[in-house]
Amino acid sequence: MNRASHQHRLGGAVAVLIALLAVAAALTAGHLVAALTEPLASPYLAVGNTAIDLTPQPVKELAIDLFGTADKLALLVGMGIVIAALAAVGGLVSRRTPVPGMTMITGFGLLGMAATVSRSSLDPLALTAPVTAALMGVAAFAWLHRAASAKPQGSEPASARSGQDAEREDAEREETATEGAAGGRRRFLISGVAVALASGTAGAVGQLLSGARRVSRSRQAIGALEPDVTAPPVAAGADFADSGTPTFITRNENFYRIDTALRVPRLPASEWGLRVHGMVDRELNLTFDDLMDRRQLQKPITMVCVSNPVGGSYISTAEFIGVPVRDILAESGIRDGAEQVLSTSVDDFTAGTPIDALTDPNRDALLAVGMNGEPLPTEHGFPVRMVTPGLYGYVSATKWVTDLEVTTWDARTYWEKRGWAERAPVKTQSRIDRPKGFEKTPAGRITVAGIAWAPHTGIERVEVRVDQGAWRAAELSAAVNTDTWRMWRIELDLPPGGHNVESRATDRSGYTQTAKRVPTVPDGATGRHSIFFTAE
Ligand SMILES: Nc1nc2c(c(=O)[nH]1)N[C@H]1C(S)=C(S)[C@@H](COP(=O)(O)O)O[C@H]1N2
Ligand SMILES: [Mo]
Repeated sequence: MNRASHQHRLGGAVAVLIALLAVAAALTAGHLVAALTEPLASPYLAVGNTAIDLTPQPVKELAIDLFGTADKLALLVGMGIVIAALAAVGGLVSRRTPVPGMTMITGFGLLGMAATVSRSSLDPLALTAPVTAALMGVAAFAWLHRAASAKPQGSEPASARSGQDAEREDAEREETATEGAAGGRRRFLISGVAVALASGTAGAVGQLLSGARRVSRSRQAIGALEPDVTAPPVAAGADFADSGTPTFITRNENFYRIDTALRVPRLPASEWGLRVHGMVDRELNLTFDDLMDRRQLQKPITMVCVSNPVGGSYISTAEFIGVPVRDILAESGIRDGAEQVLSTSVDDFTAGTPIDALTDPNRDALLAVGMNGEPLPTEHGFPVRMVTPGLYGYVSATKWVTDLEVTTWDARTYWEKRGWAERAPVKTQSRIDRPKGFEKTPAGRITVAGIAWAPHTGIERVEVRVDQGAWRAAELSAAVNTDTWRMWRIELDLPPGGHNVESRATDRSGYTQTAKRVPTVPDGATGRHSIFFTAE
C-alpha cells in the first residue's frame, strides 16, 4: 500500500520562495548583529571579502579590466545571483521535508563563521553575526516550510488508518480540501510577508547603525580645516582645462579611487587611534585630537596608482592637509637598521614605505586629515590616511590608517604578497587628453593637450610628434610644485586624413620617458601614449 502520494509536497515556486525568504532573513539578521558588534563581519561582506582574498591575481586583474571601479559592485551582484541560485536549489530539494534546506543553511553558516575567523583582526564577538545568521535562516526556513505544508484540520497520518477508513476519509477530505488549502495558503502568505518585513527592517536598521551616519556626523563636527602652514594659491595658469586637460585640482568626487575594501570602513574620528611602534625609541598612541594638535601642512600632491595603464585615468591631484609623517617619526625616534614603515589600515590593508622617503625634510609625506579643504571623504580614508609624494599609492598612501610599524624590508605587504614590487617610485609619463582616440576633428589648426607627471622630480619638458615626424616642444602650464602633474598643449596644423599623435615627457632629472611598453605589474606601466584621429 503506497500512501506516499498523500504526504504533502510543496510546489516548486513555493519551495524556492521559502528558501529565498529564509536566506534574506539570515543575511539581514547577520547584518544587523554585525552592525551592533563588528560591521565587517556582516555575512555578505565576510563572504565577499574572503572571495576577494582567495581570487587568483590574474582573475582579479581581469575583473578590474572588465568592470573598472565597478568591480566590487559586480562582485556583490554576482554573489547575489550565486546565493539566490543556491537558495533555489535548497528550496527545490526540500519539497517534502525541510531537512535538506536547513542542512544547507547550517553549512553556509559554518562557512561564514570560518570566513569571519580567518580575518585575523576581527574581535571574537564578530562571530555572533554568522551564528545569528545561521540560526535565523534555519528557523525561518523551518517555520515557513511548516506554514506552507499546513494540512487540512483533522486528517490523521495514513499509517494509523485502515485501508477502508482511509478511502472514505479521503473522499470526505476532497470536499474540505479547498477550504483547507486556502487556510494553508493564507497562513503561508502571512508568514512569508512577516519574514520579508522583518528582514527588510533588520537590513535597514543594520545599515543605519553600521556607521554611515555616525561617520557623516563625525566629518561635519570636524568642519573646515585650518592648516598651520598654508600652500600658496594655485596659479590661474596651472591647467589648460579650456584646451581639454583636467583641472589642476581634482574635485573630491572626481578623484580616482582604488582600494580592496568591499565596504568602505566607517570609523568616526572619536574611535580612531594610531599606534606607532616597532623599531622605535618610544611607542606612540595618538588620538585624532592629538593629531589635530600637531603642526599641519597644506600641500597639493598628485597621486598615481601603479595600476594606471598608459593613457589611463588613475591619477588625480588634491590639496591635502595633514601632519608630516617625519614629525611623528621624530617623536617616536627610529632605531638603527630600520628600513620601512609598514602602515596598516583598519581593514587590514598594508603598505610599506621607505623610511628615507618619510623622513626626507624636502618630501612632505603626510598623515592627511583633509582633502581640498574638507575632512577626508569616507572612501578616501576618513579620518586619516597617508599620502607620500612621488610613490605609487600601494606603497605609500594607506587609507583608514591605524598602525605604523617601523621595521625592515623583511615585512611583506598586501600587494607585495601578490607579486608587486617592494619599492615603487612613480614613473615619468604623459597622457594625451585631446583629441580622444578615433575622434573626428576639423582639418587645419587643432590643439593637442594633455598631462605629464614625474611626482617629486617635476616635469621639465613635454614633446609631441605627429605621424612619426619631428618632436616638437609643447607649451607647459604654470608649475605649482614638483609633487604635482603639469599640463601641456600644442597647436598643430594638419591636412585632412588620419593622423597619429604621440607625447613624451622629460623630467627635471633629465630622464625622458621610455617608449618601451611594459605592463603595470610589477612596478608601473611605461610606454608612449599614442592617439589616432581623423582630420576632415
Ligand atoms: N586601506 C587601503 N588603503 C589604500 C588602498 C587600499 O586598498 N586599502 N589602496 C592603495 C592604492 S593601490 C592607491 S593607488 C591609493 C588610492 O587612493 P584613492 O582611492 O584615495 O585615490 O590608496 C592606497 N591606499
Ligand atoms: Mo594603486
